[in-house]
Amino acid sequence: MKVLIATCESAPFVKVGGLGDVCGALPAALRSTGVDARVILPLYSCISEEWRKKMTFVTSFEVNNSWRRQYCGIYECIVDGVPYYLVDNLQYFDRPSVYGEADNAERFAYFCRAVMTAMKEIDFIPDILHCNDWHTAFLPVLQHVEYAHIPAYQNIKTVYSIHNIEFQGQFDPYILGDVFGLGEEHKSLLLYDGALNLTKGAIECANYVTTVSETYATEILDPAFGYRLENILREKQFKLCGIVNGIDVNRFDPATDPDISTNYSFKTRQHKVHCKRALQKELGLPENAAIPVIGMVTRLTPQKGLDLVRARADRFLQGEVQLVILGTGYPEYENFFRDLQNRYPDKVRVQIAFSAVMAQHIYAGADLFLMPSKFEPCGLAQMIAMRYGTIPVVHAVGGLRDTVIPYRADEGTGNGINFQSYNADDMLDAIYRALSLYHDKVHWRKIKANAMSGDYSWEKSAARYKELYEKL
Ligand code: NHF
Repeated sequence: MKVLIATCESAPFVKVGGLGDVCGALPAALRSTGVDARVILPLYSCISEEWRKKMTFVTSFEVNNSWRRQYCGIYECIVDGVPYYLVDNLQYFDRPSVYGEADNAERFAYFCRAVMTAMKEIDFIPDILHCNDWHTAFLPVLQHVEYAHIPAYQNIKTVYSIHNIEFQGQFDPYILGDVFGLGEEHKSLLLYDGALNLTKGAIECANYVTTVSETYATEILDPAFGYRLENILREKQFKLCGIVNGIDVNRFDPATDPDISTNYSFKTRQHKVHCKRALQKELGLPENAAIPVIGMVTRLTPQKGLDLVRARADRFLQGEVQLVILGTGYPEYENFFRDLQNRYPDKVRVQIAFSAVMAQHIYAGADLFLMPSKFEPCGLAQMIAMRYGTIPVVHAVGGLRDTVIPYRADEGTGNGINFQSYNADDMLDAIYRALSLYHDKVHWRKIKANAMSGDYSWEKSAARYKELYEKL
C-alpha cells in the first residue's frame, strides 16, 4: 500500500509544533508495518544547510496555480528509510517563518497543486493521500473536484487529520477563483460562516477525517471545542475517528538522550536526581533535591491554560517549590512570567525561547510537569515527560485525558494527576495533590515507575492508521 503524507512541517527538517513531531515519526512507524509511506512538504529557506546537503534533486516542472504558471522543483531526502520530498519554489517558501504570512492562501494553494502534479512527475501515485491541518486541506477538495475523473488519479482516497481545529484556513470568498482556481459552482464546498474555510472543504470532501486522540474526536462535536465547525462535523460523524499520537521513543529516551547531563533508564531511575540538580544549577536556582520542581515546556498562548497559572501562581509559590518555564508566545504571558521571576527570584525561572536542548533538561530535571491546557488535541509533552519519569499534572481534556491516567493510591495504578474542569481552583487543587504525593515516598516511587514503564510508542497508532487505510 502506498501512502503520501502531505504536511507543512516535519521533523527533522522544520518543526514549529507537534505536527512536525508527528510527521517526523509516524511515517517510519507505518513503514515498519509494511506500508510504503512517504512525505511531501515545502522546502523552506529556514531548513538548515546540513539537511540541504543530504537532498538530491529529482525533477522540476510547471504548476498551474489558478492562472499563475509557477516553477516547482522536487528534492528528495531519505530519513530513517522514509523518502521525504521537498517542494522548491523561492517565491513562496523563501521566507523567514513557516506560518503567519500575508499570502498564505496563495502559498498553500500552490503547495497543494504542486503535490497533485508531483505525484505523477515522481511516479508515486498513492493509494492514500493523507493530509494534515488546513495548509493541506485543499488537497481533498482538489481530488474531489478536479482529479477524481483522471484515470491515473481516480483511485486515490483522501484522509484528513485535524491536529488543532482552532486553525482552519479562513479567507475572503472573493479569492475562490483568483487564488484557488475554482468556479462559483464549487463555492458551497468551501463557504462557511461567510468565509472560504479550507478545513470545512476538507471535511466535506475527504474520504475519512481523523483527529489526534479519541476524546478530541468527540469533543469537537460540541460548541465548547468545535470552533464553530461542530455542526458540519456532526453531519460527517460517520467518517470521523480519533487515533492518539505516539512519540518518537528512540529520540526521547532518558537512557540515551545526548542532551541531558546524566542518562538513566527505568532500572537506574534513581539517577534522575542528577538531572534535577544540573537543572537547578544551570538556572541558578537553590540546588536542593528535596524541593519539588514543576516544569512547563509550552507555547505561551491562551490554549495552554496559562490564565489558570496566572490566577494561582502566587498561591502555590508560597510553598517550598520551584517553577521552571520554557516557551515563547503572546507578550502578555511572556511579561507575566518575567514579572513572576522578578518577584520570586529563588523559586521561578523563565526562559522566553525555543530551545530543544533546554526542553530536554526540563523533561529530565523536573519532578512534575504542568499542562493545564484549555483544550489539547493530543499533546506530546505529557508523554515525553512521563517517559522521563516526570509526573504530569493536566486538565483532563483531549489527548491529555487519553494518555494521563489519574493515580489511585489504593491500587497503585495511574501515571499522573488530573483535574476535570477548566478553572483555577481545580488546577490549584491538582497541584497540591501532586505535591503531597511527591512527599510520600512509597507512592511517589510507584507513580514514577508507572509513568516510566508506559508504552508511548507509535506502534499501536500506526497499526490503527494502517487499518483505516485498508478500510478505504
Ligand atoms: O499533539 C500534533 C499536535 C497535538 O495537541 C497538539 C496540538 C497540535 O495542539 O498532533 O497538534
